[in-house]
Amino acid sequence: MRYRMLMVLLSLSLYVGCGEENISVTVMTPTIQCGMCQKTIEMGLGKLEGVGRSTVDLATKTTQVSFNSEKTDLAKIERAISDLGYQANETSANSDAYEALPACCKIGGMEKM
Ligand SMILES: [Cu+2]
Repeated sequence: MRYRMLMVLLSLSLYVGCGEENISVTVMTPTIQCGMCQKTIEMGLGKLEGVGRSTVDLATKTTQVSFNSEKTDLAKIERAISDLGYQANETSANSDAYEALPACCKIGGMEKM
């Protein structure tokens, strides 16, 4: 019983220790158009090492990303978003990836439908 308590305390302190390296940033993603863009970015970032949670806000066209600063950094995240076909802060979209996006996900795509 005592041992179990000790394990709980130990795992709690480990959890807090890891939390210190987690940073949350808001990335400007002004070219996102629809829910599909949202899924593309959230799923794409989810595959990146060191990235915890990412949430795309379509209304404000921003992407909130929490990541472990020891495993990745903002530049890598911006590049990953660019490689998915979207602008991230000052990093413009990878043009090949952008061209490969479905029509609704391109700039102005929603208005044309
Ligand atoms: Cu889209």
